[in-house]
Amino acid sequence: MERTFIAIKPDGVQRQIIGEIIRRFESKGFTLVGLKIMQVSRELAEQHYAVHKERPFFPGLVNFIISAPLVAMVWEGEGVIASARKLIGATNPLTAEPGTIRGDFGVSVGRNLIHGSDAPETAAEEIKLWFKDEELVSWQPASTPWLYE
Ligand code: D4T
Repeated sequence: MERTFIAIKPDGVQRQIIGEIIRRFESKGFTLVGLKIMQVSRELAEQHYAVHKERPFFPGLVNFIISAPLVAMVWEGEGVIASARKLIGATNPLTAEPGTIRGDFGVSVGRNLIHGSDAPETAAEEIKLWFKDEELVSWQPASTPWLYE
């Protein structure tokens, strides 16, 4: 089973759509194996977005990520990394399709509500960066036989 790192950014927390976002992942059939609300340190935010270090939006992005609590999660399921990106929608909420999280709830790229790992390598790195092994719970929902052949 694949795992991916998902974060509800401070705007999603302040907009009070944590439950709505979790519901979409649960309804799809994915399994929540890690969950915590946290005030992110500048160091962690900079590490997470290190790939964007030279981009002009980097300082604003880091300040935004540490401006209010964030919800960090790990979701599990077959194909969850790519599927989560589809549930989330395009980076710019204005062009994200209706029906996606960003398409339904956002209007600006700097307030795009949610992060999802973009590939197996980044998912593994991000899960390791944000969660200790003992914070992740391996379990099988009772619905599993009704989701997979
Ligand atoms: P994340 O990484 O947050 O899931 O977003 P994406 O994978 O969809 O998009 P990204 O890595 O290109 O951007 C990371 C993060 O930076 C913000 N951003 C991006 C911004 O504030 N201004 C910009 O011009 C861009 C391109 C939004 C997401």
